[in-house]
Amino acid sequence: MTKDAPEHDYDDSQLFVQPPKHTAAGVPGVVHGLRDVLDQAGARRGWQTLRVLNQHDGFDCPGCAWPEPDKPHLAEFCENGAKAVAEEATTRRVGPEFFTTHPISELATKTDYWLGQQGRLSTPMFRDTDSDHYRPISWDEAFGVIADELAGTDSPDQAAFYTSGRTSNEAAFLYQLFARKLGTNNLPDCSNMCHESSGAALSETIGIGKGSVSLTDITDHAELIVVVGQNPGTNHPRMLTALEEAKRRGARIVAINPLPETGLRAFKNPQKVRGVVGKGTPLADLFLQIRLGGDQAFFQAVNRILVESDERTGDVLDHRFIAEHTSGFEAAAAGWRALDANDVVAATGLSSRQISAFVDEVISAKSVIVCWAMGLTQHKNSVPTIREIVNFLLLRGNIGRPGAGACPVRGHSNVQGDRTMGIWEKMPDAFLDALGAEFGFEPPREHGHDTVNTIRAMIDGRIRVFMALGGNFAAATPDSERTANALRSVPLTVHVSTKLNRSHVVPGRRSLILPCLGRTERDVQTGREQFVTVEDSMSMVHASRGKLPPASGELRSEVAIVSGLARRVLGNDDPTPWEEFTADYSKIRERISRVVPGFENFEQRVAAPGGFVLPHPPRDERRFNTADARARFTVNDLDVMVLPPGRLILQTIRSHDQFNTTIYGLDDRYRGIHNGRRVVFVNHDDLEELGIADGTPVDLVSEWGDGERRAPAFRVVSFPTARGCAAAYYPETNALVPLDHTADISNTPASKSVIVRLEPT
Ligand SMILES: Nc1nc2c(c(=O)[nH]1)N[C@H]1C(S)=C(S)[C@@H](COP(=O)(O)OP(=O)(O)OC[C@H]3O[C@@H](n4cnc5c(=O)[nH]c(N)nc54)[C@H](O)[C@@H]3O)O[C@H]1N2
Ligand SMILES: Nc1nc2c(c(=O)[nH]1)N[C@H]1C(S)=C(S)[C@@H](COP(=O)(O)OP(=O)(O)OC[C@H]3O[C@@H](n4cnc5c(=O)[nH]c(N)nc54)[C@H](O)[C@@H]3O)O[C@H]1N2
Ligand SMILES: [Mo]
Repeated sequence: MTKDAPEHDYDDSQLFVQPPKHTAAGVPGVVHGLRDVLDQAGARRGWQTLRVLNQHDGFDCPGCAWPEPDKPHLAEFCENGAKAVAEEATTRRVGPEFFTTHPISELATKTDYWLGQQGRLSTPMFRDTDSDHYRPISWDEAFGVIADELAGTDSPDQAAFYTSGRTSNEAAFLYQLFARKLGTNNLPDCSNMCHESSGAALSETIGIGKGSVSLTDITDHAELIVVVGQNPGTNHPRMLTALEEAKRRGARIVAINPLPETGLRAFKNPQKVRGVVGKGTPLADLFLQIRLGGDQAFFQAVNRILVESDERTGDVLDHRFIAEHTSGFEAAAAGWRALDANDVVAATGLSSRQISAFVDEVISAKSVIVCWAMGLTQHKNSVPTIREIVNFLLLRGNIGRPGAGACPVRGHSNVQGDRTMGIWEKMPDAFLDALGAEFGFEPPREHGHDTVNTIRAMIDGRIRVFMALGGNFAAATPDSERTANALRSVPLTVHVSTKLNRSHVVPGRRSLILPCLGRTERDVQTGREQFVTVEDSMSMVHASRGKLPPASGELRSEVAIVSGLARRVLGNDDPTPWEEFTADYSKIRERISRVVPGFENFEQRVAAPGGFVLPHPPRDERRFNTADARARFTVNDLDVMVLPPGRLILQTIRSHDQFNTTIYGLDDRYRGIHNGRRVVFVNHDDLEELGIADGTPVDLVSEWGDGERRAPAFRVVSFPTARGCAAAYYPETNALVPLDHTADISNTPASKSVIVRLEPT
């Protein structure tokens, strides 16, 4: 039973809106997930796939980076994991005939949904100079095209190598090795648009850019879990199972969000009978409806109250921890004392009573975890905001002990691992030294371009070859039109992909699509089945083995593609044994074990069920590898965003039916949206003030120093979001995000705080 891909694109005329849902998951969730897999993959292939998802001998879910429990349930997958698998296991194919029928100019007019629905890419394809069609090309010729273009560059820095976070550790390690042997650190990645702000704030303050908690800290130990700037019901559904477990043993949960997200309110666990028949577990004990970008002011206000309470009672702060393990407390405390109460109200929209209610929760909890995602990382003040969260944790010694710590919840299933493997435009010298010593070369030291700077370099004509190992650069990046034009001007673009997407239809002058194996597929090299490894949000490294037959005989693994290309470009004299790496991935792991700290005895340790955990000094021994070997309190100036009259702050978010730029369907069930995506959620009182009725068709217009940007044909939906704060889906709204509107320090596009006006049409 397979559905044909839709011939016609959708329009929004069928859109309808219902009231938002109160409870997440439960039976409808599972049914939705299963229907997707079985429809697209056929019943037998579908069930075969789901059975081994996130099991110890199976493959890692290509969805989010939430960790697997020690003993996975038989069905350790969620509705959205099932959709991610269906997307990959689909029986639809995009082959040479497809590209004969559809010229690039026509494909460019299609929605992301339509493009994704066409199926799996099956054959390497080539667009020759300015042609309107892709034509098939052999792997050998394809590598030749790339090698020739690279040979024509004046400097290796005219090439950029993007990575999306689904890439395995093995492929990522080889990819960065190839780029650095070529001579460039131009390794932009999706993390630049994702948790870069978390990495920047955490490295500086606690000495490591990763979260400090494990799954059992949440399920078994924390007394208070704060979920801020995150929508786990949609984006990390298995996290709800962990929160439910915490809740049942008495933990308290606070949600801080401009939107009353369904999953945070109540949850029916689909993996338990109770969840199927019962009413579900109410999750959040306290919900604070904060304004967009208000979290820095919020945590500063909280920190101030904690310090002031301690001045009265002497038992609120962890004085011993502060004295032994931290620096900078006095300066930070002086900063909080100078905080202006009016600024706090303006930034957060919260009353002092609401802030006090939160402080009460904090003071009565012996251990606190703060979880966050894109709601904190994609604002101008993201890095200061996350630093304030570190301040908050340090005040009561909430780090490096059970049930306490920082938990940035990662997005892509291996985005954290890719960084560990060296995918970063500014990898530290210690890593480069080790890499150079292992492979006998001198890696380039000058920092490369991140994602936003790669686009700037394209605009300036400084990039001749752009290659992407996965992802959808054209749709995921800001300033869609400008970025598309930048990509079109690049002499050669290369996309290693599983599915057709926007990046293929806004190609460079010459362009290659190289189809690869997905996570779910068997990877056999020289007769031997291979596995790859990934690292989750909590630094657990484990194996992933595909089980399905590959979607086409022509697909190559990412490892094989990178190695094949590296050999062709670097030539036969290059001493790196690329062929050996492709034939046996354990040979790559052997090298990783010698270059990357924490991977000693990699092959042996990853064989253990569930894998192994990487070292994390603050978590393991309260050791902080910072400039002064202490956890650092920081002083962060507060800059309150001022909204011109008649304007709203727009955040760009995910619906329940998408994985980033991959659109699974046209519903956002929990928020009550059906059959359409071009909606903008606005508070009822703001609509009254603007004189715009619910349901009005509008254009969204963003204003920036260099002019206006427009995203046409949205429909207004009256929604209980915070005052002054609108929301609409990404990637459609990326057209509105100016390239230069980025977070300070991390340079992450500030796609959660775009000033817009609504123009009725
Ligand atoms: N099914 C599915 N799973 C996914 C993904 C997917 O697209 N689909 N994407 C994956 C990836 S790469 C990532 S990074 C994660 C993303 O996971 P999320 O970060 O949960 O994703 P978003 O939809 O961007 O939601 C942002 C949330 O933060 C809130 N928010 C926005 N601004 C603020 C603010 O200023 N303050 C506060 N307190 N809250 C704010 C929003 O209302 C929303 O609830 O999910 C991963 N998992
Ligand atoms: N406005 C706005 N923009 C955003 C965000 C936002 O919240 N708002 N979020 C940002 C975030 S958090 C992220 S992480 C980025 C995401 O940016 P990307 O990671 O670049 O985008 P994805 O949509 O995840 O990429 C999907 C494509 O990856 C390919 N793919 C899937 N699986 C595999 C595989 O196993 N191997 C290979 N080689 N290819 C594969 C498929 O061809 C698919 O079309 O977007 C960012 N952009
Ligand atoms: Mo992400």
